[in-house]
Amino acid sequence: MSVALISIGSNLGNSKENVTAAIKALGKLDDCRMLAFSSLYLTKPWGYKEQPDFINCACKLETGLDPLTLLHCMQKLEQDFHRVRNLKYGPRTLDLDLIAFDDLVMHTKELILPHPHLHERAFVLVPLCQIAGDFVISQHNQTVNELCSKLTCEQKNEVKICD
Ligand code: PH2
Ligand code: MG
Ligand code: MG
Repeated sequence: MSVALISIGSNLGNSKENVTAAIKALGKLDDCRMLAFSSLYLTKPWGYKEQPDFINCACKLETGLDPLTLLHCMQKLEQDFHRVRNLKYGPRTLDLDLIAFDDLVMHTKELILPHPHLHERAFVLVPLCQIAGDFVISQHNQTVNELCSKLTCEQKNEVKICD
């Protein structure tokens, strides 16, 4: 069995509901078991700023699937949510990103592991800290806690735990 770290995000529709439902659905995937999930966080948009704030969460999934099969299952889940939540074409209501998969380093067209932007994203690292602080991110050769401690206060202030 392997451990996958997954970042969940939504900024359209009922984002809290979407993220909570996604956690449940991930845990029900074939050959997968939800080991831990973080609190929900309200986060300022990273990158393109002219969009609503996000709800973000991180989870730790035990899986017997290989990384690409897991990625395809995650993509199928994203599609399922869009179909239900977003009848018109438009921005996404659910984003599932594979952040790390054991200590695997992989660089293909379809999947890069660990996620190439994880170290610069407070909305990924802060929730991950809650559930997988000691997880070593291969390539960086640093734990999630270490990477998180390198974020600026400004970056961390853009991520607030939801009550
Ligand atoms: N996802 C993006 C782009 N920007 N910003 C926040 N705060 N949270 C996200 O999940 C997010 C983002 C593209 O997937
Ligand atoms: Mg994303
Ligand atoms: Mg994505």
